[in-house]
Amino acid sequence: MKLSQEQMARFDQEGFLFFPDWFSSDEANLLLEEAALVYGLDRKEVVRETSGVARTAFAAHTYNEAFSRLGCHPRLIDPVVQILDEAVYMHQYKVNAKAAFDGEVWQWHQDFGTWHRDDEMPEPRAMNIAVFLDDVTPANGPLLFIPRSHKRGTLPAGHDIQTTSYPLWTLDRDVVSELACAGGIEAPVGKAGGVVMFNSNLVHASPPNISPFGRTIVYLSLCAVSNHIRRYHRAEYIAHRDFTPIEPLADDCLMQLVAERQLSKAS
Ligand SMILES: O=C(O)CCC(=O)C(=O)O
Repeated sequence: MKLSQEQMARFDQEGFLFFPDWFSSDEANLLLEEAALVYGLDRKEVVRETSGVARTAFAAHTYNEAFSRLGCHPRLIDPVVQILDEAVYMHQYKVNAKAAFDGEVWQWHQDFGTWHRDDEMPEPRAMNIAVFLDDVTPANGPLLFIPRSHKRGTLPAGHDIQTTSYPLWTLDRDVVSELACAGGIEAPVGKAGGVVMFNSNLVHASPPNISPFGRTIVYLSLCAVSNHIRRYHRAEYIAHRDFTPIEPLADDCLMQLVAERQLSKAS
């Protein structure tokens, strides 16, 4: 999957790209079913909201076959390698639930702000590429981006260890106001199977989900191999230490699993 010159230029300018229908509904359904299984596990990697529902499952690619395949999927790895112009390793992997009624806020932040301060990642040569496993709508807690905010570099932030169960370096309201007045706020929405990729300095957030509809999104945080983290302060399942370049699998790697599951259900 190669990005066009126009897409590369738009990513550089706006800080994000959205691809509706990048994965089929069969592929998204498989992953959504696996997410439900993962959230049911009693593991330290599954972080919960104050209500007890899952907030995120870290490192699911290390203990679930479908998420392992997604972590090496060429439709996700190739565009990031193209943008970073280098082989990538998995810095972080999250299956974020934003559960119906109970999914809580993600405050305004830049991902590189956390990766740099907590993990000593040297440069913003890393980024997220995310797959919608549910339909994402204006009502169920979509991602909110401030276009072009990545052009401002890494901004001052405070360590928020109180608002949610996951500590994050978050931006002050006056900084967010100034950026949003200049760039506006966009919320990519669309059907399950859509993909969004965004610059690691792009300012983003998401509101609580008070709708009756879940909003599951998987995030691969991919980092250029030469830019690997230098500090091993956070748990290994949150900030990985395996800097092996990812070798993409075949494009039908998830559909093979769909076929295997259908066969085993039929027999
Ligand atoms: O899933 C969400 O709503 C937000 C996730 C996020 O901002 C992040 O992982 O950096």
